[in-house]
Amino acid sequence: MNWEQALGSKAELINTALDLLLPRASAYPSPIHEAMRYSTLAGGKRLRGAFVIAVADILGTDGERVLPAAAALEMIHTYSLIHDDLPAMDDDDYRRGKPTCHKVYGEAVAILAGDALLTLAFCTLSRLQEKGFEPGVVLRVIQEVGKAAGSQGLIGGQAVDLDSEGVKVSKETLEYIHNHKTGALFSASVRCGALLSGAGDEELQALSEYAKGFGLAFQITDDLLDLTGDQELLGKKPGSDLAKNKATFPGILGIGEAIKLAEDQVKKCQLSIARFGPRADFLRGAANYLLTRKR
Ligand code: GRG
Repeated sequence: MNWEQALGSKAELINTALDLLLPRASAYPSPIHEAMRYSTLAGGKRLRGAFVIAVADILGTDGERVLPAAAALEMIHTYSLIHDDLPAMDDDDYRRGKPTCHKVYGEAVAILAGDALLTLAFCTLSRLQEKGFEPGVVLRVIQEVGKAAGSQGLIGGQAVDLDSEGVKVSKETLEYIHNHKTGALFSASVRCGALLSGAGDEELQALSEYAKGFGLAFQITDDLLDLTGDQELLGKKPGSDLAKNKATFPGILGIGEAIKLAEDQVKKCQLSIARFGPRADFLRGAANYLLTRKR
């Protein structure tokens, strides 16, 4: 099985879990549930959820047991996309190749759908106890995800990003934005897989380094795709971030240096997980995918 197929089979497990965990579209009050399902089941790659399962695999925990954590991280990711697409934020019309949530259901319902997904994610994490995890471990996972989703995680990254619009930012500020906006959820994903598998401090540290490098390389390649990629697949307007006066890695470093920075981060990713041997092949493939990805 190649890496894309391995991602596909993890995505299938996560999609089935999400379908079961999200309220039925017909459940009262129906529009909010329709909107939650519309955006969540719109066909994301499921990288964050796949990381939870992949790390559990590495450390010998059955992927099925960690599915609530994988699904919860994908709910939070979807909520952040819905809110990021709103007119008050990035004002995007397309996401995952489909009209954005607010374009279909209106702004008020889109705000509520995002809020409800964030809330449902934490209810879902609490259900890890039903999979036999100790309450202390479940609480640690909830704390980890809460921090990643909050003002010292992705919200913090978004706040600095909004503050930086139209301003010339340094490479350090851009790294802060993306380590928080993009990196925080990737870190939480691998760390949840590790915490649920009883990882020690050194294993947690190695996996956290992997996630930090992955998050940064992911964002750099996202910026590069924004310049050169298949915009229809990405569900974006061509050059959308540049058009919005946002700082990007190719924008402040130039395309050549941005590619080199992404390659360096991928090398760092590979070094950080060398200790895990062939069981970490999914993580290796994920890092390599960044250098050739089309979406
Ligand atoms: C809560 C408003 C609000 C914002 C928080 C995380 C975030 C900040 C905003 C989300 C939008 C964004 C541009 C995030 C950067 C990371 C990124 C490129 C996300 C897209 O991730 P993929 O490619 O998406 O994994 P799929 O659709 O495959 O799940």
